[in-house]
Amino acid sequence: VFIPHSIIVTGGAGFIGSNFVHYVVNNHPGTHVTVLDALTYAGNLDNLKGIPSDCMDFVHGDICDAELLDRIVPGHDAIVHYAAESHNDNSIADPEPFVRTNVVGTYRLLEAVRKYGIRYHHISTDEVYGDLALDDPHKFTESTPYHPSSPYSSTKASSDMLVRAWTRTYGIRATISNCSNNYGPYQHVEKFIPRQITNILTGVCPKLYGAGLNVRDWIHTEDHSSAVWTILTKGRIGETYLIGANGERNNIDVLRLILRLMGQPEDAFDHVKDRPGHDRRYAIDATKLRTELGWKPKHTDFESGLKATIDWYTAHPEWWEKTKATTEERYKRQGQ
Ligand code: NAD
Ligand code: TDX
Repeated sequence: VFIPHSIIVTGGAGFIGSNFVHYVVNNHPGTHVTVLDALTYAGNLDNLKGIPSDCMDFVHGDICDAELLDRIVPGHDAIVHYAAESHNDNSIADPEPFVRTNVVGTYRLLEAVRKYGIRYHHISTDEVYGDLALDDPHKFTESTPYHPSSPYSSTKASSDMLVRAWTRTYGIRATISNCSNNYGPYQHVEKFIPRQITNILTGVCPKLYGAGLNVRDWIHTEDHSSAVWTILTKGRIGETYLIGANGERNNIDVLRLILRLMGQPEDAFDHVKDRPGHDRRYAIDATKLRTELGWKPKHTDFESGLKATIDWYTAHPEWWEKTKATTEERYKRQGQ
């Protein structure tokens, strides 16, 4: 078992990265965290509020900045790389920042890891595998071929390929995880679940793409964090692990559940223009992670996890109000 004393968490001011920082500080206090984050529209220092200053340093910077990496990487035991442009709809409107941050940024980190010989864990997505038919009996496994659909997922697939090549050619000590759709606190209001919750809270009709039959495999972000910690400390070098918690649901069912939990009629939503190239279904088989490393999720009741997430957004309007209007303007321009 590898217990790091000091890790860099890139993208630690974003949704999943900040949840991971809270998880490490709360559960593994012997590990110091340096957050490296460029604070793009998706990064928010409020996500790290309450973390004691002796547990965490914050570095405001870009993962594409090689000189900055030379200054901060030495002295750390590991990098856990979350930083990315993460939203499919944005990648369809303007792919360039996705190529830069997701591909070039990962390349810069890999070069720093190679130079300083430190452990690297790469955060990726199930979207690299493309999609499954709604009635396909199979799920994604570690041996499913890559088949990304969107500019976002193709840049994530590219970054995974760089990690594999650097591991084989230069022998860097890397692992990769591909996780399914996360939900929980601190998720940007551009994403499906927070968008609909905050629409209802602001008196706007929720917006469903197309018929809403697309299936996503939902996992609570805290379970993603515990899985990443398990892989970082116990995973075999050079391996990929899929992370998922058997949470398949279609969008229309999730939306109806949100409406019901928020005391609204279940048909109080608008159908809007579908996403171009919209992946039909994602589904993760996490057998390898469960059997080899003994990981299991804690949040197995989706309805109670969703209820807690609704309560969190209801209790923290100051956290999301600032970004809500600009996000909805952007959607309006796209007809969504
Ligand atoms: P997010 O958009 O909420 O946060 C991304 C963070 O990265 C932000 O804090 C942003 O400021 C930072 N960042 C962006 N570009 C940067 C750069 N060039 N340099 C430094 N920092 C930069 O994203 P998220 O949803 O928390 O996703 C985090 C990671 O998890 C991503 O790699 C994503 O691909 C992966 N992932 C996400 C999901 C999901 O459901 N959201 C599922 C599986 C995997
Ligand atoms: O308003 C909406 N209405 C709607 O029907 C939005 C924003 C989305 N949708 C649909 C599209 C998807 O089928 O809901 C589903 C989920 O959409 P997103 O929240 O945009 O997530 P998705 O495209 O599935 O990608 C997410 O999971 C994998 C993350 O954003 C990625 O970063 C991660 O890699």
